[in-house]
Amino acid sequence: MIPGADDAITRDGKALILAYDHGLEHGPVDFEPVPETTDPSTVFDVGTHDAVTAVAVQKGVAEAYYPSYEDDVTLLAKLNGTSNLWMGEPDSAVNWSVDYAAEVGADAIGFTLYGGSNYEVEMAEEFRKAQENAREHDMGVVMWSYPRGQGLKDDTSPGTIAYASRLGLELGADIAKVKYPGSPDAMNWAVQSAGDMRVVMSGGSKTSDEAFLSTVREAMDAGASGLAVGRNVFQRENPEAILDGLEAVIFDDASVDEALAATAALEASD
Ligand code: FBP
Repeated sequence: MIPGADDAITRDGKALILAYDHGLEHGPVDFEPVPETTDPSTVFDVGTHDAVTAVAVQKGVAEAYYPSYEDDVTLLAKLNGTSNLWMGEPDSAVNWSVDYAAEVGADAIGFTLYGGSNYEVEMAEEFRKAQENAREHDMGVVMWSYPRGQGLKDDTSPGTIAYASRLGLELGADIAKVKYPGSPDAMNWAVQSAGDMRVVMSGGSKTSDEAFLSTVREAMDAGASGLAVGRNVFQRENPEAILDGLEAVIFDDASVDEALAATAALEASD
């Protein structure tokens, strides 16, 4: 990590990254709850909310849709990704170069590392090239640090998630995005394990407003620097309302009740 390298994708040292690479990673099934989200413009519109510090997308979506949003959205180029159709050991193809991402207008790159996969060595070498190239462009580096693979029994155990965040520090990320390890103590251990590098929580599948805001509150209390979230925002009928609540928790240190009130305020005015 380099202090300040992630300034473009953080606010007051905190991040709320709206991830929208699901069309590749999971397929259109993730858009079924709110079919309008099949259209990337719908989600870029959500990404113009003040709370969102960057929108993370793959190359094809960026080059087709980002030109219409470059004044209102900060672009995080998710460089690698694999479809759910792939049945092999966890791996992720590098789909665009850092140079091309810079040309399209990205301020940061995102890169998945499956520590523990039989392809970990190749993925780490690909990360090395991307990370060093990002430095040449003064771009921030976010690692989607997801240990998984044949040998891994529990990919969200406290020890595994602490190792995931540490991999980000060791390999030169500015931010590591990790799954929530299930408790504030375990999240705190993951944050401590990353030294001065920021750790953000991954959103996961959609839950209720209260459950989601409570988990985010726990993660923030445990020292997390925010959130990288997809489904828990864009699978809601009113994504702006949950973003109001998340903004309150992440940037204004609000309680869950205060955040729920912020969420309800917008819903009431609809
Ligand atoms: P969610 O908040 O919807 O979980 O999105 C975060 C994310 O990392 C996406 O960027 C990615 O598409 C997805 O999760 C991958 O999830 P998984 O590999 O666990 O199925």
